[in-house]
Formats: sequence, structure tokens, C-alpha cells
Amino acid sequence: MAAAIQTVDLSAHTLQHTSFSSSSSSSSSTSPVLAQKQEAGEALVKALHEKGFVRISGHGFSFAEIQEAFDWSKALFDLPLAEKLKAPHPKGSLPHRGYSSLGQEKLPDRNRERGSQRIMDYKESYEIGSEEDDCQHNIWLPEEVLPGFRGYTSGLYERFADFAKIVLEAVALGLGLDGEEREELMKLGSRPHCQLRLLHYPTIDKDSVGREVGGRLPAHTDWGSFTMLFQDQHGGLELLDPSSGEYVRAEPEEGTILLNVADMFRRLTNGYFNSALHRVSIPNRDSVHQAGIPSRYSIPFFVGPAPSHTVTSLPRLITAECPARYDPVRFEDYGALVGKSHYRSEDP
Ligand SMILES: O=C(O)CCC(=O)C(=O)O
Repeated sequence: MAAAIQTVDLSAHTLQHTSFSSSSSSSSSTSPVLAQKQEAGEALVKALHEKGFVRISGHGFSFAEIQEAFDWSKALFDLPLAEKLKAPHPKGSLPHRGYSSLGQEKLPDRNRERGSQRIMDYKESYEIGSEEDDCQHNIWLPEEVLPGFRGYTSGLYERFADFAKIVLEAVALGLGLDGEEREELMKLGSRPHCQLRLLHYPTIDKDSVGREVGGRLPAHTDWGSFTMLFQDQHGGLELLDPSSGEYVRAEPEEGTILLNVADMFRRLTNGYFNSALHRVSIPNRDSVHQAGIPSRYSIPFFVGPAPSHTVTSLPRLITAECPARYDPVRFEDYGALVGKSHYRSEDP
């Protein structure tokens, strides 16, 4: 396994969150806060270019907030299946909302072993969007099934959305963007069109490890702009390091959010940012305790542009050494193409 994942501290951005544009930054050389923001923005850009993933500290989420989010997630997945199915994700890929039971979503494995019959996608999930989303409406459990869940998770969505904007501002600063190019970058995070996901990977008993179940989530890239993730203390997430060609284990680290680049960010930057291939794996059977592999919870927030937005590479990143690599793409067309292969549209 390759080196540890770099951490970038964004506290200068979160503590002093002001509307900032580099065109109005004449005082940046004299203000220590602006200098810190610039430094953090550049460090973030460097990590997203070299690796496509990074840990973020100074994000402003308290330990208690993160714990509360996991408590709600556990309360949800502890419900009997029949209750969870009162908010069913539809059979097709859209709307990408509500509860998906084990095996309902199947990501095609980008690193698939030929002929393998093993389950590589072993999880249940609940997808939540903005209450303001005009394209996909939420699918909620009846309030009495889990009182407070809707209110809590809607608030969590907004909390993540606030932070997503801060991340984009930091990236804009790090890339030295202003004017229209900065606006194009900011459009990669459309507040009502992101997605909060609660994920639960159930316990895997020792006998099934490697025989029936080969992994928890197959290797894939995300199709939005970028993803921010909290995970519990049970690891398993791995990201491909493009420099070494090896997977890096994203060991849980308290107080940090893991951020990975997704396909729209790669396209906007003409491939300057690496869209991170990642997976959730399981250890070899020999190293697994008799009780099996414990269940795992994670909470990703997928940041994306408005569905109608067309993502075009920034002119400054199209050069003689790096000619245009991607055609402009409407986000909903791209998402529909990718999403179709993830969800079965028929009953099993
Ligand atoms: O659970 C994780 O750590 C990763 C989740 C993920 O990659 C996804 O939901 O696309």
C-alpha cells in the first residue's frame, strides 16, 4: 500500500467565510487570513491534481455533530426491513432517492475479476436530496416510522451544502480563477442538486468472506463534481493512487472529511484533477476474526451541478501540451448514462 493520505486544513476558509473573489483580493498580500486561505487553496488544488483525493480538517463539523449523524443512520438501518421499505428507492435509477435494500444497487466493477460470481456490492443505502430540488423529489419514511429523521437529515444536507461552497471557493482561489471561469467552477456545486447518502455495510460472517462476498462496494468513480465523506471506525475504503497505481487505504481518522474528485471536476479541469477510482473492500479470510467482519457505516455527500448545466473544460487548462480531452456534457445526460447501469429496472 502506498503513502498516507495528505490532510489540508481549511479552517482559514471556514472561520472567516466571506464572499471572496480573487479579482477583489488586492489586500491578499497584507492580510494573514487571506494568505492562509491562499495557501490552503493551493495545497488543496495540488492534492486534487496529484491524487484526486485528500483529507480535510478545519471543516467546522464538531465531533458531536458527526456522532449525531451516525446515530441517525444507525437508527434508520436498525429498523425492520418492512419499515425501511416504506420509503422504497424506485426500481430504475431515477429518482435516486429513498431506501435501497441489499443488492438493489449494483455498481459495475471497474476492476472486475473475469468470471467471478462473488458479491462485490454488499450494502444498503438511503438517498436524500434537497427539499428545494425541482427535478428529483425526496422519498421519505412516514414520520411516525422514525420521528425527526426527515427534519434532521434535511438540516444535515444544508450543512454539507454550506461546506461544499467553501470547498469550491478554496479551489477557485488555489487555481487563481476569477470572472467567468470562477463562475463556471462555482456552478459545479448547485445547492439544490447535491445528494446526501446514508450507507450501511452489514456484518459479513467469516465463512462468507471471500467465498460468497468478495467486497462491499466495487471500484468506481463518482459522476458528480466531488464527494465528501464521513466514515465510522471500521475501515475498508480504498482509493487508487494514480502515481503508484496502487490502492491507498483511507484509514478512519477522527476530525477529518475525506474528499475525492468526481467526473465533472475532471472534465471542468480538462483532466488536471484526477477523478478518483475507489472501492470498499474486505480483508482476506485468514485475517478475519471468528465473529466475522463488523458492520460499517459511512455518510457521503455528492456535490454536483444542476442537471441542465453543461460542463465545459476551462479554457486556461486547454493548452498545447494538454489539448481538449472532453466534449462539453450536460450533467443529466452523463448521470443518466452512468446511473442506468447501477440500478436494475426490473424485479430480480
Ligand atoms: O462507503 C464508502 O466509504 C464509500 C462510498 C462510495 O464510494 C459511494 O457511495 O459511492
